[in-house]
Amino acid sequence: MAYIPSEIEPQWQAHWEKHNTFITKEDPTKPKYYVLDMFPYPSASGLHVGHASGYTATDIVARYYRMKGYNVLHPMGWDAFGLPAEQHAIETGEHPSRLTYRNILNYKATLQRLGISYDWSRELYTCDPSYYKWTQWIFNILYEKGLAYQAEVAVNWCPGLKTVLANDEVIDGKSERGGHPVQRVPMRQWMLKITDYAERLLSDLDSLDWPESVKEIQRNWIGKSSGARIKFKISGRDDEIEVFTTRPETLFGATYMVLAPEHPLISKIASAAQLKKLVSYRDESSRKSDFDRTELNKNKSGEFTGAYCIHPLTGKNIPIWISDYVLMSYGTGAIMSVPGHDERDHAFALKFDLPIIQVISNTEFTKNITDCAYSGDGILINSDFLNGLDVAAAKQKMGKHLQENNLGQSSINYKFRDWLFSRQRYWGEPFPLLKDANGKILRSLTADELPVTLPEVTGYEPTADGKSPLANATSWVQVEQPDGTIAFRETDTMPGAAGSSWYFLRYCDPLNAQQAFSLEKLKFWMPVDLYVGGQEHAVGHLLFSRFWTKVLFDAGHCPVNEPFKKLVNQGMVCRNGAKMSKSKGNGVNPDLVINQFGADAVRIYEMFMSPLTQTKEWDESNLGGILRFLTRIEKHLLDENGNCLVNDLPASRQDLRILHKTIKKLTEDIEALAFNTSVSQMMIFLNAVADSGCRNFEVMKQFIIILSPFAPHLSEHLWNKCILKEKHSPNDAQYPFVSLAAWPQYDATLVTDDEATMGVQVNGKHRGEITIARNADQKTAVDAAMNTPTVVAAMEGKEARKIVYVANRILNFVM
Ligand code: ANZ
Repeated sequence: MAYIPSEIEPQWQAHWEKHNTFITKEDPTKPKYYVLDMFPYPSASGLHVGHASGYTATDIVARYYRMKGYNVLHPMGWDAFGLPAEQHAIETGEHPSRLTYRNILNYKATLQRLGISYDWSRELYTCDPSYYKWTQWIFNILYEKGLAYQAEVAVNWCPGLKTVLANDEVIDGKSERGGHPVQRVPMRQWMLKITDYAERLLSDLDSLDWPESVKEIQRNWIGKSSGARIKFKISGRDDEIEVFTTRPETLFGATYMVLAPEHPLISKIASAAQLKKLVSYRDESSRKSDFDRTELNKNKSGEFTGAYCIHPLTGKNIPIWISDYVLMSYGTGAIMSVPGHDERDHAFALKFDLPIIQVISNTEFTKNITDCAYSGDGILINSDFLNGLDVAAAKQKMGKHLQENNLGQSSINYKFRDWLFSRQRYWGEPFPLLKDANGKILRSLTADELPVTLPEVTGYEPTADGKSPLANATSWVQVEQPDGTIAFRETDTMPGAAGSSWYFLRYCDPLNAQQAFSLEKLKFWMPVDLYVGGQEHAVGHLLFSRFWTKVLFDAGHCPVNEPFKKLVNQGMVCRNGAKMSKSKGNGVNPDLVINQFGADAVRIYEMFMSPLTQTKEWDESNLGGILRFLTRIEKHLLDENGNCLVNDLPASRQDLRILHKTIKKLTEDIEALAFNTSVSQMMIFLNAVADSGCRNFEVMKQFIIILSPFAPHLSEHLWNKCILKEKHSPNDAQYPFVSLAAWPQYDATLVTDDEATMGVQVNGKHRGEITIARNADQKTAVDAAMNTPTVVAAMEGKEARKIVYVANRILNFVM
């Protein structure tokens, strides 16, 4: 009888499901382990084997901790709102939920066929009203704390998608989805004040066991800059303009000022002759993305305002210009230009023939300052009371001078912006608020008025002026109030990242109808001990989740300040050298390879390819090798008729040693997520017992247990056939699954090497080597040395005056 995975795998999947084998236990006497996969967006193309590598890794970890006696939380759900289903709805008229739920069924079937031990009773859908009720409730917490507000902001408007996009959805001036050009236009939008949490989001990174690269991406995204705000009086007026600079020590080199084209003071200070030009320049700039405006190599453009400001230290008049390379959204929207030491300012000064003053010199900088800017370190020159100081000392002295003379103050800026939180879309969470006819917020809705569910609409196309299709659902938008007046709903919806910013909390208490989650459950399960997913979420999802967790922590709803203790990015799976993806046409469907090789072989192959975090190349021909490995295990334990070959013959010390080494290796590997070497070790074990013919019951029992996180189906099959002494039917109420067996302890005396090889010296010179039992006594060592001809020859027949012996290390004869 051959090993046919397709015959045994579905059976065991059905038994597990029937017996609730992987239902989460909450035994307060035991430790907990929360192992989480980034839940997928269920796209129409389905899963490919690249996704399955992360899911298999976390499943091995979940199964391992479960067998170690932990309470394990290993859930799965669906990030189910989002654009693709809405685009499909626009094209076909089919409700986005229908496509979404079809895709989910598809995903779920694949995950079940892989034998992943999720607790499906905790499955959640972000698009389900019983879930998004609580997303709306969290929004209200943000709103009540002043962390959600509406503002007229320059947003990334994508005419192609007819929606506003968040900064992280715009790549190089194009929409991440679809690659449509993105423009900046002012619009009234919901914003979340994530910038209030900048400092904590930054400093708490230090406490996290995350890849350094992801932490660095978040640090750069938050972009903390320390510098100063300096005030410049406007010549002939009472107004002042404040600039933000990271280089206050270069103030004597400031030769002109530049305002962002949108700066509110422009209309006040500009000369009438210039104003028209300035307005048209502003309109032109507003159509460009921040990326296009600040791109280093771009040709500088700008206009003179006709106004001057007064240099706060020299009293000289310096001209005020506008240019699009200064952003209104950063710092104060105004800069002092130091063309000698800033490249952008230098290019601008050359173009418009503005003066350049060098204020830092360095013998290594030999060029002329009119030829290029110098941004390095050095000694201050042309700078009055700073002359002769180095940059650090000058920075400090200037800071003090500005402060004491009330000319400025130290200031910290963060590059990242508040989170743009509204989308002009149908397929997202409605906002839980009511407004009056003028758009003024009347009130947020209370928990018992939630959820605000999505209405049925006749079309999913945004309106021509960019409003969500919900704007057409008049009977939903207009809500009659108890006093007979009409209130209005918000017609924007929340972005996709809303539901995914707290789903890890809901898994702890998924069926709670009274609350989003109870504090007790969060105290039991949070934080997530291990979170595995792709690196692409570094600044979106991972930052938003940290923000919401901190807000809920501050509000007393959540016991932890950080959601994910340890984060691991699984490496990409490539095929023919390119990242696997359905759109590139090089994706491998897990269902097809499961059909051909079985889920256990696919799982083991996914782990065997390379270490989890590394990029891997998918090579189907190696899957056959893994299937042969599993077949050999089966053949070692079962005869052709499927009868068990396990026996009671004693196991040799050699067999016990390889078993315990294997237990030790797998224990350590799984905890270190080094699964590829676990697979090699199991192959070494199989070769050893195949050679020795060992089929000892205890040895085989322990091997099947440790094999089971990797190859759960075959392990259950062999456990049932060979290890369970009483014959159970899988229908028995209490069926003893290997998946719930206790993980074995290794015997420490069996895993160290029995023998030690050590050098033998005569008068300190290496003369030979001996191999003896570890920790052998001196006499044994000396006897072995006397049987070593090179040592005997070196001693020239004499007696040693002294013998130095350190067990397992060295033997030295002093003559
Ligand atoms: C004078 C100066 C001299 C500057 C020098 C740099 C070099 P980060 O590190 O990115 O924070 N800046 C300030 N606000 C700006 C805005 N709204 N749009 C564009 N640029 C702006 O850089 C801060 C520096 O970027 C500031 O320091 C300012 O130029 C410019 F040798 O001021 B600096």
